[in-house]
Amino acid sequence: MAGPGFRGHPAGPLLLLLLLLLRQALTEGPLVFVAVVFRHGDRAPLASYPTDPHKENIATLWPRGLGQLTREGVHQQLELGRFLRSRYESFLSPQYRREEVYIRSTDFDRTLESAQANLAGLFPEASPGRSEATWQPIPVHTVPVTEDKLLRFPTRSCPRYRELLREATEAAEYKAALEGWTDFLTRLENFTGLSLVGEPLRKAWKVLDTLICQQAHGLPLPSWASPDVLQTLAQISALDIGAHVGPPRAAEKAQLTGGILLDAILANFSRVQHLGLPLKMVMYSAHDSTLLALQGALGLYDGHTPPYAACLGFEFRRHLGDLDDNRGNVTISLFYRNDSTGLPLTLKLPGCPAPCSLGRFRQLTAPARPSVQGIPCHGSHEPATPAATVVPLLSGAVAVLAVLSMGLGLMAWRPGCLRAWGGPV
Ligand SMILES: *[C@@H]1O[C@H](CO)[C@@H](O)[C@H](O)[C@H]1NC(C)=O
Ligand SMILES: *[C@@H]1O[C@H](CO)[C@@H](O)[C@H](O)[C@H]1NC(C)=O
Ligand SMILES: *[C@@H]1O[C@H](CO)[C@@H](O)[C@H](O)[C@H]1NC(C)=O
Ligand SMILES: CC(=O)N[C@H]1CO[C@H](CO)[C@@H](O)[C@@H]1O
Repeated sequence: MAGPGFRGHPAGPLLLLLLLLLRQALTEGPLVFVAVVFRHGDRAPLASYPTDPHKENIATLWPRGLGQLTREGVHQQLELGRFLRSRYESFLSPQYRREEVYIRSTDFDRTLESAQANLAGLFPEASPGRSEATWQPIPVHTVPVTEDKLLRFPTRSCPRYRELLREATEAAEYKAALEGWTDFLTRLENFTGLSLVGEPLRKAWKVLDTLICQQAHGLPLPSWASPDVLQTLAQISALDIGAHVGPPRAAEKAQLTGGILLDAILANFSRVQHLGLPLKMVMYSAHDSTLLALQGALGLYDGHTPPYAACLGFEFRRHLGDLDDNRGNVTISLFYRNDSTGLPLTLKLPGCPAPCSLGRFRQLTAPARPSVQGIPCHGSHEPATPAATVVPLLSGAVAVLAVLSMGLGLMAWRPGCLRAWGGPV
């Protein structure tokens, strides 16, 4: 990051940091609201494959079971929680206050445990090693997987989404890329004992996931699993993810997936402002598929898969100097922390200079967020559906329309529409 002039000079990094802080102080006002969405920490592989040399030892290698959080995963979340504490030291109260922070997780062991480990890093009274007399657990909210509209998305079983996906996979570039990998997949079939050619690419991703987990835990990989093979598998999975969250019609896909969460975050902030609520931070403990869908909705998916404990943050600030302008007094900036060894990246919403005014942010993301007519393939079980939370912003007539269409949505609700596209990972 430092230019050539800074390198080698002992005070370079310090100077750079001071400059960054100065720039931040000049361009950014005080924080008013934060939403963070993070992936769970390191976990055991989700599955094995027929020729897996480590297949027989699953119970000893992964004593907590496949797909479960590991010690390393707990540590990563503690560390992320400590990072959030340092970032929001002067924003949050020193201790957890229920009216200030709300934590929601998907209903999986690894995300629920990740949320708790994160909170143990964020709040001193929940930290490990705290004396029993002062130790205090912190609540994590969830809803059953089949009712989760915010953090898991009914794509594979949603007819409209399947149609959009078909359009992506029938595109010439997609087909050409896949064609180019047929030989590779055929060889992989022989190595793994799985059938992969003509199957969903997610199956190839699962092989990659198993290998990466084993490698990360120091297990020797079979000789065919060379770095080249892993890299090709990563490219194949990026093609698959791109088809799910990218063009064509990325915005319409987002309306059925990540745009719902994006809308909920904006609606959350609006409610806080309009009702003058003391809520300061909402935390979502979820999956890489959640982050990928959110990146898709923001037009920020770039082929990289979020690593464990990757965290995407939305920071709402009061903009200095423009306070009497009813629409222009709040800005949103985005950060992405996918590497615990450095400062988080500042992301820029395409088409908006950072920090982006809330009005412009809303306008630019509107096509990716669900319309008030409701969300296909989603029921309206949750009281805080995005459509309901934006009601205070709308005229009475539109509000009535939204309520009516939610009612219709409920009538059209089908359990078959509730499974996620690839399952969370
Ligand atoms: C892979 O191919 C070799 C040689 O053709 C064969 O002996 C072996 O059984 C195959 N393995 C699998 C898992 O299909
Ligand atoms: C922005 O301005 C409006 C109207 O002046 C006010 O109601 C709102 O609280 C302000 N928001 C912030 C974060 O200052
Ligand atoms: C973090 O994300 C950025 C942007 O997607 C990417 O360039 C970088 O390689 C990622 N780093 C890690 C460690 O994943
Ligand atoms: C104040 C407010 O709108 N809070 C909501 C924020 O979003 C969560 C769901 O993610 C709701 O449960 C809260 O009620």
